[in-house]
Amino acid sequence: MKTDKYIKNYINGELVDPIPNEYLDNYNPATGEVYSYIPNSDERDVELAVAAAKKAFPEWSRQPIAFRWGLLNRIADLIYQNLDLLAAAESEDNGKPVNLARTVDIPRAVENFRFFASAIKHFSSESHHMTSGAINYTLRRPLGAVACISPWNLPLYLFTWKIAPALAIGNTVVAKPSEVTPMTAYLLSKICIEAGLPPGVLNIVHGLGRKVGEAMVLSKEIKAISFTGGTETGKKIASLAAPLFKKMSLELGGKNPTLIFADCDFDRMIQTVLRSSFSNQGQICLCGSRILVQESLYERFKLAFLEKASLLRIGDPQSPDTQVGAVVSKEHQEKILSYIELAKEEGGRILLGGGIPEVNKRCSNGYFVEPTIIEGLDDHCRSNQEEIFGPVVSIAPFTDEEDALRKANASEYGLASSIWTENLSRAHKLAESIETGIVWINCWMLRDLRTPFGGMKNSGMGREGGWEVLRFFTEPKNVCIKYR
Ligand code: TXE
Repeated sequence: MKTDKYIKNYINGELVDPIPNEYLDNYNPATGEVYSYIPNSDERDVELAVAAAKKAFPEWSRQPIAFRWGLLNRIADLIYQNLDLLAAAESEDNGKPVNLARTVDIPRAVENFRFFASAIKHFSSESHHMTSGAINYTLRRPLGAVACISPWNLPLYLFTWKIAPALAIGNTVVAKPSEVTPMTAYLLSKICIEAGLPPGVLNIVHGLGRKVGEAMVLSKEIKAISFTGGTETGKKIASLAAPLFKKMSLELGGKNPTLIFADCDFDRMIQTVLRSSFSNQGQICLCGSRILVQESLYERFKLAFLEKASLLRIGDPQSPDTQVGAVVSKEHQEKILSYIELAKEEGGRILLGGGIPEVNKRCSNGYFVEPTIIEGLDDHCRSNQEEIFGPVVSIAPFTDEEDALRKANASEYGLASSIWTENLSRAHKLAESIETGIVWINCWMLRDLRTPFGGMKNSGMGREGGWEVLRFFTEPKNVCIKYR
């Protein structure tokens, strides 16, 4: 298998050109050069994909579980066999260090297919017996053709996180990867063809969100939408889909607090907080971008955090020892730098970074931002409220648990939080009161896939993962039989 200069749509089991026969430039963020071209598809391509998905649905949904189990595992096997190629492609497309793609993104795509292939063997429904002589049972049937729309930060990881459960439970899929990072979705198409996935079961249409994405959302044959991306886009999708009474799962942005108490395990905390701050150049919706430290520990933390962050290796994402790669696009680099300027205007002091690092050789024109640590920002200022989605964190002290909770909850987002303390009752108490859908205690990005995943407030609605997402992709029908 290999990457190609001209990416194609995957519709009805074939790799095809977009009907408009137009292509968009696809940039390598590490070099700033166009390295491939993606279909500039339109609603006609979406119509073909939806028709293929609709046609494939009856047979796919009736297949025995063992059949779908076997195919999804075959896809997982092929992703694993192509791990190096996919990791290199992911890194070239997104700018992330190749080692991060090799150890996180691509292995997780394998696990997404494996997990949901096995989950359908254990998926159950419920029945309720009435003493008056009736039995109710809940019939959970797949919905039909569904839409999966994913973002650029964890391209194959989040793409397969939606597609795997939708297919496993018996739906057919029209999927759209981000136009910013299309390559690994294209390679997944080739893997599905090699795996023998029946035509129309999965269809991948490349192109712009407002054209291709909206056409998917508005299609009458699309029964549910699973979306991950920005909060503003989520609002737009919800406004279109709600009047059509479509099921929606919206995984949106975050501005996640990290609470660090003086009694924490300092060495374990500092290593993990470095990751939760700058992993994937801070372009993970779960990154902790607001670090709040108990004042008695604040100076010690600041010193250690600055020292470790200053040692992070920024460089060519294709180099195996790079820890901080390029951010995903020129526009995104400019957005991040503009927020750093805004933070300065709002009274922030730049303790580390704040600019564009020197990256030599082939990456001299790439889109890089230095890991940046800012102190002295008010809880409610824009740069501490809005999602920057880059290697930028603010640090601030808090006095006690009450103050920590107030600062943590001072956000319109509510996706994830990390709490570092060895005091168990404090941990459980704060976990109950902190307004985030995910709470990590003395860890970060550690999750059992059976658990529900998602945020509250402006971080979205619905849950992915585990039984929740399998239920999301089914229609529960209650049948009641009176037998006496
Ligand atoms: O997301 P978009 P982008 C945040 C982050 C980032 C911001 C924008 O702050 O800076 O969102 O990122 C498709 N109808 N997150 O531009 O625009 C689009 O083509 C239907 C957090 O990547 O939301 C792409 O495939 N689809 C997030 C997908 O939606 C539309 C991860 C995401 O694009 C559409 C990424 C429309 N009208 C960004 N407009 C997280 N929670 O992880 C766009 N799309």
